[in-house]
Amino acid sequence: MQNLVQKLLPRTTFKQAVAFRAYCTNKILDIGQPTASSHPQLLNEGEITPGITAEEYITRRKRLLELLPQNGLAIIAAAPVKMMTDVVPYTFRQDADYLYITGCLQPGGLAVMSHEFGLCMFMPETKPYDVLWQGKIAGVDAALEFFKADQAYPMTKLREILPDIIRRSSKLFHNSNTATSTYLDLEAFRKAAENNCVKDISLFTHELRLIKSTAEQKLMRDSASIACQALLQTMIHSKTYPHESMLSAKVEYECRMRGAQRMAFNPVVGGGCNGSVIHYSRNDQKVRDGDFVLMDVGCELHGYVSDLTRTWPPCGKFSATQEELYELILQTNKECIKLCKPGATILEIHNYSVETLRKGFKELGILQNWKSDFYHHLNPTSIGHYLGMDVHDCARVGYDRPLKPGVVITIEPGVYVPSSFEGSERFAGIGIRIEDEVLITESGHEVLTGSIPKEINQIESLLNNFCFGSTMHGLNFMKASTS
Ligand SMILES: [Mn+2]
Repeated sequence: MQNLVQKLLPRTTFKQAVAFRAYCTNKILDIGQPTASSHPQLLNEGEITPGITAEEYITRRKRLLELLPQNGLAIIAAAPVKMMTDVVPYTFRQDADYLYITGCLQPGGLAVMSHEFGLCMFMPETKPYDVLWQGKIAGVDAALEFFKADQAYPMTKLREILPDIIRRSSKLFHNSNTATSTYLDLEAFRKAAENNCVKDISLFTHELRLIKSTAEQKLMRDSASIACQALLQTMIHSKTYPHESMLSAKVEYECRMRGAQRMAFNPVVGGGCNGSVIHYSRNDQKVRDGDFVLMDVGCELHGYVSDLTRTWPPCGKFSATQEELYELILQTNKECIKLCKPGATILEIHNYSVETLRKGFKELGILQNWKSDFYHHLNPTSIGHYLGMDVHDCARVGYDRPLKPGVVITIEPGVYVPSSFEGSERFAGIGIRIEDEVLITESGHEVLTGSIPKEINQIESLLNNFCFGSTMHGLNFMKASTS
């Protein structure tokens, strides 16, 4: 990270440097994010973000306006930059609603929509100093020409223009996740809030985002495919390197080498009893010989995330106890996937999974002598959630909503036996989750994560029938048992 040594330099040095940069890049249309001209390897002509055309963005905005009441106003701010230290920002991730409506990947903007003027984008201004340090940013011209906004102004004009627009509207909807003082502090907005005229825009955006278009389904399929390939490589890798940290590094490397921009969340890599910690994130332990490792991973591809989980013994052999419990979770996973079709609900599938697992736990002796509500200690999670631009996508939509073609959900039955479990000691400390992504189709469903093995014989075969590379000889001390 560079420091501000230029504080000591005369101003002209900046101007010269900026002019030089402009000279270097003047043949490329650079608006601070990939375009078909600057990154033809990523985007086709006519696309605003990879896989999503300008027409599709315009259709999304039309649909949002159809949901917005007459005289209603939508205010959606870009995600803020979050800082790790005073000068080091965390990796920026655009807010899903702002991205869905505008296609714009940078911070600092504000999108406003109404029936009167369509989409109006307030854009950060390009200052030579910022360009020098951070590169190009999209301004008013990019908003009009590239993002196809109906109107665009620099942010400095917001205080002149927005209050009037707010006063002319009877109902306001805003993105509370990214709410910023830029508009919250406006007197017109404060008055509307006092009069109870402000609601959350997710009421509408989550309805739109729930059903994935054909182009979005392709991105979801590709994102899932990348995560599957990455996890498969990681499973093979686990036999030689059964360390949580190395498996976490491996899966991220494999995802990004395949084009993912980032992980959808910090990978959960839990060896042995760490697998019973549902959102375990330390990833700092060695997986003991014979233990399971549970990996819950997902990546993000051009705004669309994947989310899948597999549990396996890195040594390559399931013990009899592991096999018994694993088979119950696997059968529940497969039965629940069969229920995924238009008209079913996540809640119904959840209730079915609870019934199946409760019965299975009793048969295995795990729930014997235990009050039935102990079940919720063994599995306190929902069978699944909606998936899309966010991991827990469209959180405003209830789990009792009948599924429709184009909706993507996860199916993730699991069991998390505490290490201090006294009910049936042989199962103590075992955590298992088997999670797949399911796209609802007209005729039923498509499993997007079907390419990664989950049957015991498939996993054992995968781990025991591959060729060790010559580079691994020196690292045998880290190896899990192959017996
Ligand atoms: Mn999940």
